[in-house]
Amino acid sequence: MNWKRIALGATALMTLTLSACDSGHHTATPPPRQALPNILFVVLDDFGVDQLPIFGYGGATPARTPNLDAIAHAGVRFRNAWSMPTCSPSRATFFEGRYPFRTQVRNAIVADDLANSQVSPYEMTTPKILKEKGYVNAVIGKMHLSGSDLNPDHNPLGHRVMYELGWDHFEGYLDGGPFPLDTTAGGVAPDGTHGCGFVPSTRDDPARGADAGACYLADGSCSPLGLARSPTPGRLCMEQGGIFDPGAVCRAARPSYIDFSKQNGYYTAEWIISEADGSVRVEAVTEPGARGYRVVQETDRAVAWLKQQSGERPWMLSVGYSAIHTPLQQPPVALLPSDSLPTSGFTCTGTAEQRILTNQMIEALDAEIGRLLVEAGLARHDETGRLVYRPEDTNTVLIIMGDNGTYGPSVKAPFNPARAKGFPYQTGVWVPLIVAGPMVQQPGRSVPHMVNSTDLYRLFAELADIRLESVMPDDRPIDAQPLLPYLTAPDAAPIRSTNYTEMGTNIKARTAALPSPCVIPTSNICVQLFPQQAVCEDQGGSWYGPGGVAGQAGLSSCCAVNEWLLAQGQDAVDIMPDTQRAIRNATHKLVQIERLNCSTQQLELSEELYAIDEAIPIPRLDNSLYNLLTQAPLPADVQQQYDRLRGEMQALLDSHVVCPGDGNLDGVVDAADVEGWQRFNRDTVGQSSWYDFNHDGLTNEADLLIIQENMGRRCGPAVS
Ligand SMILES: [Ca+2]
Ligand SMILES: [Ca+2]
Ligand SMILES: [Ca+2]
Repeated sequence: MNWKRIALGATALMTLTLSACDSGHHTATPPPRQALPNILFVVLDDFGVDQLPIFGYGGATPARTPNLDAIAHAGVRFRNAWSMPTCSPSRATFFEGRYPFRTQVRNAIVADDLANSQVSPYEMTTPKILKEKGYVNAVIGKMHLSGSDLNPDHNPLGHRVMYELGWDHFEGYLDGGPFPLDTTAGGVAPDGTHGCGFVPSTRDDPARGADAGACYLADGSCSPLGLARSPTPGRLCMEQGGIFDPGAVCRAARPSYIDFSKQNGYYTAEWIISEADGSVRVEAVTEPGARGYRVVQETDRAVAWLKQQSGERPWMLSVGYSAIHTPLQQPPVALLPSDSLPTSGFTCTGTAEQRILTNQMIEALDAEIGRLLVEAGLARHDETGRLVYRPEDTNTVLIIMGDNGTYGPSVKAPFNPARAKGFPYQTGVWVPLIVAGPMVQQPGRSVPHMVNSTDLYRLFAELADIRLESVMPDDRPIDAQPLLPYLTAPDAAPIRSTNYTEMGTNIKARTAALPSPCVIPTSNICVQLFPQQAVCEDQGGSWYGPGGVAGQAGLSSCCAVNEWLLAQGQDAVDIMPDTQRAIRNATHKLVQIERLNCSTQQLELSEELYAIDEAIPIPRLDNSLYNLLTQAPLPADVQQQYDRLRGEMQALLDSHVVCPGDGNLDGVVDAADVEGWQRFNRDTVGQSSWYDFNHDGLTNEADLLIIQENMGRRCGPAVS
């Protein structure tokens, strides 16, 4: 590998390790050289290329992202990176290198999904692989690879799950995003009063605002707060992690209605912390450390972990920033440019407000990414506050990627909010990917070639000088293609001839009812995904379950929602497909949708074909208007592309082998599977696990029988 020589040449000039060089300035005596690079992987949540001028887009009013821009100029931009359409499937591909149809992590994991659709402890995850070369591995923030204590029965590894998946250190949360905004603002007002989770000032809201009050902190202290400290004292108190009692004075005993146990969007965060010895602790939301802006906490905790690294072992740190996932909520004023629009009078509902909040959340996130690099010793701010980042002076590779496209209400024109996060169309899967590091040749360039979120899995291994094939058990199929050549060779030929993305339905207990329907107006679609009304409404949705739009009893299915809407004289909405997948080559993209037909109650397949267009600043996207399959007959060249992509799709799907009884994914059904079954039959008291082969949410004798019936079976990879 050439880059290594190059990298070593650069690092011979100066090697940065955190302990020796916290400020990013040159040190007189370089610390001992570390042969393998550190890896800093930053995941941006719900963040598509539509947001970023550095990728050629950003709409009429893009957020300002000076730090991401500086990093992009110092590294390589991948102009054509695809993720999966939602959080968990993409994040699983980062660390498993396998497409969702192989791993069964098909959609964002929610409380009623069985362990079968969560990352399996039998996968060769990235931290397990990197351990071969002595790496220390940590995840800070969100990674969303498992269930959570929202349903412990379906989260068999409990709070130890990230440890069991291979990480030496985990400090974050297991759920998919921050909790909904607390409209009681900590118990000081009736539900529904304060849309953004804090008490505004009277200038913001004459009816409900307050200009002075008592700010209680979780450590038991209290101080008076008024306009002298902030134009919106209630917001400042929330930013500090406190609860603002409007119009009140501090009392010796905290009033009983002040409620520190309520979660409030970005301003509270329960932390689950697991260590390399397998120990686990929880920092509850009532504790001082779990309060304050989440993105700031994520940076703080990432920096704290980095500062503990000795420099003797290489590290990989994955930081899963919460932003810009819903709920959309004001970031701290201090993180925003001084000319930012005032938002303290917002209600945090409605598209106009959400668009402004999206930009401010991006700007705050950008500020925190800059701080992360500076405090990690990888960059510095110059006297004007500009980020100065010279990756060639470091021994750390920085990788920044969105986990899926932007969520509908936050999408920038001309991208399509109705085909955004949750869909395999370009707005849903075309995400920023930036890589900077000492081995990057000709920084500042764009790579036009196709890459996939699975490819990071191979990149992580190759950066650690590990050949994936040498560590994978028994020819386990890997979808990750090489990415490193694009960093080291500016003229590298394209590696992928196709790209793939997929979102399906996670495995639920056969006997369980689906969650109640929720209609998302921006996408005009009905989903049965959110177990609770508040989560539906947090996504801007209308709840059709009990107590929702359709009355106290509620409706039980999206088909029933459409019947109800038609009976009310309204238009029916789309029903969320069961499975959506897309494959593309250099010029065309095939989309396959399997959706329930309400009349027949059968799944029906529909297909769309688009010509690829990645023009800047106005790409012609895969909007239904441009579906090439509506022509009859198809022109010969279109027919040829259609046939080719259908064939490629089928071959890909056929390459997955189902192996009943093989719980540990080694392609054989043998005594090891009986041991695995025993573990989960015993440890999880027979609840959901990767040994629940009949998907009833139990790991019991019926599953053991499936092992015994298949004993000795060798499945192996598909022969094509
Ligand atoms: Ca996401
Ligand atoms: Ca096995
Ligand atoms: Ca079972």
